[in-house]
Amino acid sequence: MSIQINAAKKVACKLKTSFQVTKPSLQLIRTSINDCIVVVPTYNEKDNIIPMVTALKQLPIPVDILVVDDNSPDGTAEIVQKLIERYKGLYLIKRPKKKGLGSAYKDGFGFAVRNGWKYICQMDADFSHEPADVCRLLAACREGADVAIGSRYKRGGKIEGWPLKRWLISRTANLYAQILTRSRIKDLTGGFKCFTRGALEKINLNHVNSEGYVFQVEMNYRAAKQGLRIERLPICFTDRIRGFSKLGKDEAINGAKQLLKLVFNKNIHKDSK
Ligand SMILES: Nc1nc2c(ncn2[C@@H]2O[C@H](COP(=O)(O)OP(=O)(O)OP(=O)(O)O)[C@@H](O)[C@H]2O)c(=O)[nH]1
Ligand SMILES: [Mg+2]
Repeated sequence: MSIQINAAKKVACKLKTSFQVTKPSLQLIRTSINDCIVVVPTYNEKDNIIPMVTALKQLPIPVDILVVDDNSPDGTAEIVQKLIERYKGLYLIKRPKKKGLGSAYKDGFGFAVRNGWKYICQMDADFSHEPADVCRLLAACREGADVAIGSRYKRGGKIEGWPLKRWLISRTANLYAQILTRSRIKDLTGGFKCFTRGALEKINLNHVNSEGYVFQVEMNYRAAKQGLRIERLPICFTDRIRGFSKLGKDEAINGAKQLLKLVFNKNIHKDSK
C-alpha cells in the first residue's frame, strides 16, 4: 500500500515517501498540538481541496486536518502534499485505490484516535458543509455531547440547490434508516459530525462494517446502542458547485441491504466496547 508521509520529513527521507504497508495510517506521525482534527475524505476534489483547507485553517478555533484520499486520478493528493509544506497540522493518508467513504473514515478516525486528538470532526470536501459550522459542532462536544450531528432536517436546518427528486431520495433513505434503526435522528445519512475520542473508542471502529456511504448510519446506530449523548444541530447543506458526486445507484442499494444486515445482527451490543 502506498502512503504519503507528511511533516515528519526526516523519517520520510529515511523510509522514502512511498512504500508498502498494510495500514497506511499506522505510518503517519502526529506533529501538531491542536485538540481537534477534521477528517476530510476526498476522491477527485482538485477544485475544492485548496479552498477547503484554507477555510478550515482560517477558522477562529485552530484545528488540524486529515485528508484521506483514494489515489484520485485528478491529483487531489498531490495538491494536498504541496499544501502540507505551507500548513502545520495538515495530514494526508493516500490509499492505493477507491475503497469507499466508510473505509476512508475508518482509516482516518483510526489515525486520530491512536494519536490522541480529543475531538474528531468529519466533513465532505465539496463545501456542502459550511466550514464555519465545525466550530458549532466542536462547541457542542466541548460542552458535553459525545457526538454532535449536523442535521439538515432538524428545525432551522435546510438544503440549498437540490432538485425535488434529490430531496425525495434523501428523505426516503432517511426514513428507511430511521425506521430500521428506530432512531429519533431525522438526518441519519449526513456526514457532518464531531465525535469525542471516547465516543469513537466506545463505538469501536474494528466492529464497524460499512465500507460505503451507509457508514454514516452505522456510526449513529452504534453510538445510540452505546448510550452516547448525541446532540443534533441544524445546518444549511448546499449542493456542490465544483466537482461531481460519487454517490451512485449501486451504492444506495448496497447501503440499504447492509443496513438490514446491521440491524438484524444480534451481536451488535457485544460488538462495541
Ligand atoms: N477517500 C474517499 N473519499 C470519497 C469516496 N467517495 C466519496 N468520497 C468523498 O466523500 C465526500 C462526499 O462525497 P460526495 O460525492 O460529495 O457525496 P455526497 O455529498 O453524498 O453527494 P453530493 O451531494 O452529490 O455531493 C467528498 O468529499 C468525496 O470526495 C471514496 O471512495 N474514498
Ligand atoms: Mg457532496
